[in-house]
Amino acid sequence: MKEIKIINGARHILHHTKKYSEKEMITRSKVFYNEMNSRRSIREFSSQPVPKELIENIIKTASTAPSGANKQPWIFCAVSDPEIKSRIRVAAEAEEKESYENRMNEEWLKDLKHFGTNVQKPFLEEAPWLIVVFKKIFDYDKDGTKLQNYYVNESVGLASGMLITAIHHAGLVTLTHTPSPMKFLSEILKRPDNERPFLLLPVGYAKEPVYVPDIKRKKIKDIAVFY
Ligand code: IYR
Repeated sequence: MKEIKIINGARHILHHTKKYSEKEMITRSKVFYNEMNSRRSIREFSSQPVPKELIENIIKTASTAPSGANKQPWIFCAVSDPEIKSRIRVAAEAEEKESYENRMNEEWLKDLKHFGTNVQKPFLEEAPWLIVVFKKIFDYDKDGTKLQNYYVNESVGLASGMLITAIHHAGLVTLTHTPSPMKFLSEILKRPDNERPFLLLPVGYAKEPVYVPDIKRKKIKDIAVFY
C-alpha cells in the first residue's frame, strides 16, 4: 500500500531515497564519472543489429527525465526500416550540402575542421537504429483540444542527455546529429503538427577499429565556480 499525504492540497506518496555513506558516494561518483568520460560521439557504425528491447529500455530511461509540469513533451521515433533510413539519409545529405556550401560561415567551417565531418552521412543507413527525438510544442487531449506544455526545450534537452547516457551505459554508441533544418524528418515520419524534430541519433555499435577526433574536455577549474 502506498503511504499517502496531502501537501498543499495535492496528493503525495511516500518516497524512499537511496542512502549511501559519504565514502560510498565519493566512490560511486568517481566510477560514474569515469564511465561517462569514456563516452565519445561516434560517426562510424557497424551494421550489427541491436534488439528492439534494448532501444525500448533506453527510451524508457530518457523518459524518466524531469519536465515542465511533468508534461513529458517528447516523442522518440525509433527507425530500423532500411527504406525509411535511406530516405532520411538522402534528405539529410541534401540539407548538409546546402549548409556546408552556403549556410555555415568561415568561422564555423574552421571550428569543424578537426572533426573531419562533411556532407556524407553513411551512418544514417549503416546504424541499425535511428532515434529521432521530437519535442511537442503543445499537446492534444483525446478530444483534440490543445494543451499547453512548459519549458519544452529544457525538458527535451534533459531527456536527450539521459537518452545518450542510457545508450552509453548499455554499451552502445551514438552521435547527436542535427542536420539543419530538420523539417524533412516530420515529413518522412509523418509526424503531427504539434511535434518538431529536436535531435537525430544513430544508435548501434562502433565500426571496429574506430577512430575519434583528438579533443580534450575542459578542466574542472574552467567549468565550475564555487562560492
Ligand atoms: N550538421 C553538420 C555540421 C556540424 C555542425 C556541428 I556545430 C558539429 O558539432 C558537427 C557537425 C554535420 O553533421 O556534418
